[in-house]
Amino acid sequence: MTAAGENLRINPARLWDSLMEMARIGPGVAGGNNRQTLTDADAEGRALFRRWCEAAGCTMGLDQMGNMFARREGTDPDALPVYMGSHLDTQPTGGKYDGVLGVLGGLEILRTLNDLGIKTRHPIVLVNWTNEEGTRFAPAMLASGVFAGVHTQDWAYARTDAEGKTFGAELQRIGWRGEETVGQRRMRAYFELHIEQGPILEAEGKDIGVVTRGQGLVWTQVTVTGKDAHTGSTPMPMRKNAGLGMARILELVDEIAWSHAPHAVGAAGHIVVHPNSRNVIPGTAIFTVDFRTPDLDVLRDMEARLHKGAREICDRMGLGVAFETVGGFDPVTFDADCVAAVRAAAERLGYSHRDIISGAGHDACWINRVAPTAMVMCPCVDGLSHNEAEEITPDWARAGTDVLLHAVLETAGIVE
Ligand code: HGY
Ligand code: MN
Ligand code: MN
Repeated sequence: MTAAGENLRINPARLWDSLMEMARIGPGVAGGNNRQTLTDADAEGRALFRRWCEAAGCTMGLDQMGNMFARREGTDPDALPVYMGSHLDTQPTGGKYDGVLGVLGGLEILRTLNDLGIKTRHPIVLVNWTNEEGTRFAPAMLASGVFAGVHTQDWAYARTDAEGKTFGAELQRIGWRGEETVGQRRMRAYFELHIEQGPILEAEGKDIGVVTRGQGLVWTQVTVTGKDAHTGSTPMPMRKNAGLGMARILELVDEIAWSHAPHAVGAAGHIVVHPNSRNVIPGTAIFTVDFRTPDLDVLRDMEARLHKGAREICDRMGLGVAFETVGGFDPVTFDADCVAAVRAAAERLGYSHRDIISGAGHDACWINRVAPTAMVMCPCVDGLSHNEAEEITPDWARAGTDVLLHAVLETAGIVE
């Protein structure tokens, strides 16, 4: 970083105001957000983001997956842009900062550069990736996955939500399907600011996480089939209880994750029993097992033990079982030079920091396949996320965005 940039800082009050204004769109019921992808609330949040970016002098690109690209020109139009961004969609009971801090922190950087009349050699592009969460349309990081060539656009367009609506139809309905072909953009680098969504930084009193790696994940949707029957008049030996089969498999999931402590984790957050009637033994149970670990061999072992153990449980109980992999990616290692730029920025700015492995998945995990990529993390209160009570402090937001600013400028080059 040239001397000119040494003391650059963002405007933390303006950042916080933007976060709070965005949080008013798609409110939850307990102080957080329910701004799920491709809903009217998502469309409203996108429109606000576009207004803010255009007011900051950016041109807005929009591709066929609804990914939004706000471009701030550099002095060298031929230089590959430095990208930064995250996602504006939330969980159904999401927080105000998951994803949003990365997008609006990037916006604050553009505003700060404008305030100070700073020119960069490389253009800078701020991204809002569509459907990072993968709740309504599995898998997570769907649109950045298409951008990185992991999924085809046709496959993504055909993904359906619980009501049978397709991703493609909903993207068209909310009016945010662009014309730009997905994935043609070339990047000098990509940086993503995100809350940790875990307890480590706060517990250690660190302002910044320098994200060196991201753990891998696999989402296995399991369907257990038994027989609907009366809960009162059906003798116990005659029952084909898919709900009980699911319960035993979920016990196995917990046992598998603990067997690879301390880094592996496992649970099922998506659970549906059919017919879900108080006096009917469930004939069908559908649930998605989410296994994660930084070690690829461990991930494969967990997946294999789930398949083997679930089949043994169902065979003993006379139940059917089927598996479908509905999402996942291998553990990622971020670009050493980009990681070094993040670490140098934290040191230059005097923020306490530590290297960290991301527990959550992020768009950066896919973009890492097509461009030099790194992430900046800030703490969150009690490590809580994917909960409406998710909280950060304005100081943590400021620290993360200051570090993102310096890492991006280090890479984009300030023009004196
Ligand atoms: O699932 C994840 O880790 C991310 O929050 N979508
Ligand atoms: Mn996120
Ligand atoms: Mn999330």
